[in-house]
Formats: sequence, structure tokens, C-alpha cells
Amino acid sequence: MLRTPLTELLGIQHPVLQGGMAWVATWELALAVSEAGALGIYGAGNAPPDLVRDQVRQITQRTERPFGLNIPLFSPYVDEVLAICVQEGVPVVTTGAGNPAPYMDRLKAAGIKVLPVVASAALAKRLERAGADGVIAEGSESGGHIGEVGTLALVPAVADAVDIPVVAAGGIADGRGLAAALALGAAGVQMGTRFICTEECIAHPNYKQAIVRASERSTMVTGVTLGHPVRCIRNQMARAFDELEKRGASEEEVLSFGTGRLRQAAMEGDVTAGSLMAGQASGLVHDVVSARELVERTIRQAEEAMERLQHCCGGEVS
Ligand code: TUI
Repeated sequence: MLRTPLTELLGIQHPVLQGGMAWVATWELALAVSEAGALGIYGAGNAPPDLVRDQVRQITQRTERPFGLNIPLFSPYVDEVLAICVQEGVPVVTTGAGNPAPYMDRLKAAGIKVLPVVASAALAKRLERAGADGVIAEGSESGGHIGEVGTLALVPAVADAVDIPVVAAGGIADGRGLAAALALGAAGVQMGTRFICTEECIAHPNYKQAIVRASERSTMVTGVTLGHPVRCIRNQMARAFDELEKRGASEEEVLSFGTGRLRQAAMEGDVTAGSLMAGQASGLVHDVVSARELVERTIRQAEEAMERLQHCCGGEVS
């Protein structure tokens, strides 16, 4: 058992969050992860309100356990989706890709725990003042939309800046990563890429296999010139997108080229023309297992890693 201020805050058994990834973190995955004693998170992405409400109800009808909903703040439906969280009693909301301060009071008044994703210590500090219950410090090893600072430098900087629990994300796919995150001052981890490769995740098997086959060098970052950096597995789509950007195509042309590509990969299994968003931790993923097996394995590995550290560094220095 690994108890931390994060397990206390959220009422969960294990200090592990499952990233709320658009298209792939549906109710099936979130439910399985929460049932395994970690925090499952439904990824609302840009989904319309009716779909979001249905997904949330699929979870609340099946479990009493805590779960979360992630909303990227560039969704056109932020207001409606947050209203649904209040109406349906979603226990935890995580936000991404922006500053959620304008929404904080509304969520807090409804008793919702709010954990924004941050890519800097400065934003973490501001959001603590605004009432955040915790922050997710997400390093640039992550998949999808990313910030600039790597996890190893970001997490301790954020942990120094705030007094609320810090969740480390980016580049973490096993219990060694969890132990390392705790050493950096985090109270737990969030894993995204690793949870795509679970039996309960509805992502197309081709997507999962692309991650299993990938090494730690298989991803690239596109969209930097657009001010919207996105990490994904290097495939024909990512290369073509990069070419368009380098040729100086208009922002409109580049963005329209990218539209719908994540869905194409995740739902249709098109690993050539689709966008395979995934982090550098892809190189640590070698199998597809149940969410329960993954959560339990991660905790076991973290305990073993901490035990090893005790023995190699805890004794007398000769
Ligand atoms: O949100 C994410 N990752 C995502 S969202 C997403 S959906 C998408 N779909 C199609 C194309 C592109 C994206 C895919 N991946 N991660 C959370 C995250 N938030 N990472 C970094 C940040 C962040 C960055 C800057 C949070 C706050 C921030 O602050 C800026 C400010 O306003 O101060």
C-alpha cells in the first residue's frame, strides 16, 4: 500500500491517475481504472455536451468509486461540460492546455476537486491561490499537447512552489517512474500512454501495437511553429504535417490538415494517415494488460524500487 496526500485527497487506494485522453479515455477505461483503486479519468476532448453527459452516466451508474473528467480548455464546450460536471456530481475535474482560474469558484462551490495540468511553477502557484486542490505537473515527454519543460526539472520546481499535492506526468509508465516521482516531491503520478495499452481502452488495436512497437526515440513534436506543440509517434502523417509547417503553409491550411486525425488513428486504426498521439514513455510499454493488472504491477514495482534504494543508499557509506 502506498498512501500519500494524493490518495487522502481523492479517496483512492493507489497514487495513480489515468490521463484523460481525448477519444481513447472513454468511460470503459475510466471505470476499469477506478475499480482497480486508482483514479480513472474520462477525456472529454472536444466532445459535445450530450455525449459527455452520457459518458459520465455510464460511469456513475456502475461505480461508487471516485473518478474524474478532463477538459482541454480549448474545447468549444467548456462551459456546458463543466455545468454537466456540477449536475452529475463528477468528483474530480482535471483541466489541460490553459488557465482554468475563471472556472474554479463554480467547481469548488459544487464540491468538485480540481486538479489543473500545469507546465510551469508560476501557473501552479497562481492556481493554488485560486483554489486548486492539487496540480498535475506535466513534462514535455508527454504525448499530445505539451509544454516546454521536462518532467525531471518541472516536478521539483512545482513541488517547491506549492503546498497542495503535486502529481507528476510525462515519461512515466511503470513503478520505477512512480518511485522517482515521489523522490522528486510528487504525491503520485498520472500515466496516459501506458493506459492506452490496456484491454479496457477502446483505442484500435493498431494504435496499441504502434505504442508497443515504439522505442523511446519513436516520437516527434509537431505544431511548434503554430504555438501548439503536439507529441506523437513519427509516422507518415506526422512527417507530412511537419513538412507543411516547414514550407510555411498558412496556419489555416496546417490546422485543417490535422483535423480529425486523432480520431482516424484511435477509432479506425489508421496508423499511417492518423495522428498517433503518445509520449516518450512509449518505449517502456511492451504489452497490453488489464487496467487492474497494470495498476497493481505499478505499485508493486514502485515498492520494489524504493526497497532497492533503501538497501543501496540507506546504509553506511564506506
Ligand atoms: O491537454 C493536454 N494534452 C492534450 S489535449 C489534446 S486534444 C487535441 N486534439 C487534437 C489536436 C490537438 C490536441 C491532446 N493532448 N495536456 C495538458 C497540458 N496542459 N499540457 C500542457 C498544458 C498547459 C500548457 C500551458 C497548461 C497550461 C498552460 O498554461 C498557459 C497559460 O495560459 O498560462
